[in-house]
Amino acid sequence: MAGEQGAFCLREVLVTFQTCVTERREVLLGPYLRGWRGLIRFLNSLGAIFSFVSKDALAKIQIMENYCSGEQQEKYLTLQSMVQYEVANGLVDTQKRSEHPDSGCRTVLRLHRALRWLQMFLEGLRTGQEDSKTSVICTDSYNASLANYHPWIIRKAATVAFRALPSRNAFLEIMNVGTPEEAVVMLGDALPHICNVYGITEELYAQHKLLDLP
Ligand code: 1Q0
Repeated sequence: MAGEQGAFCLREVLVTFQTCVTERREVLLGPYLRGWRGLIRFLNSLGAIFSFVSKDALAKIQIMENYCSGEQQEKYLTLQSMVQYEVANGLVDTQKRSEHPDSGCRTVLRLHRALRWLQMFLEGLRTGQEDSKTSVICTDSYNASLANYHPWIIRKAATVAFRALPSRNAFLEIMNVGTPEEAVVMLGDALPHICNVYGITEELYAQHKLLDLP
């Protein structure tokens, strides 16, 4: 994932969301989680103000990585096999968190909801004017997605942190894929793959009535 100077390039991170979908439209958990780890590196580069976000996201990634390297690892190869295994074996709390507070299904659901935010945020950056405010793009995409699942205190902390975001051009530069124009093209190429992963996951979770897991 390192670029020429050991720098970090968003294109390579977003490509993992492309490679995680198989020909049978299954989502491979390994690349999915690697994609998330890469995103967290970007988040960390935005400063300590987002550490409450990266801490939570990393904890969830870690839970999933443990399943993927644990005793039942073959059940956690794809999202589809995970859902099948956990649902069939009663490993998912559906009413309130109790016996299985950290099921793979509820953990991925949190990341899945955040992926919708990411998709909307990057789309906003891509289509925004040069002088658009990233804090506004970020707040709008957050309010339209993740915020619906967060209590007031987290919404408050998130929107305060968003005010510290750098300008649109600075963002496009941090992506490390060339000029702002090149970054915009890269986002146009990469975003359909994120949408695809999001769509497959949403459909799978809807089929199994898992979209509201506590
Ligand atoms: C660019 C700025 C990024 C801002 C991140 C936006 C998301 C804000 C979310 C704040 C929530 C964090 C606190 C914890 C919440 C949990 O309660 C909640 C539910 O979990 P649980 O176990 O209590 O039921 N957790 C979540 O909703 C998961 C949230 C994960 C958020 C992961 C965000 C990852 C962000 C990556 C940024 C990539 C930037 C890409 C662009 C880079 C361009 C150079």
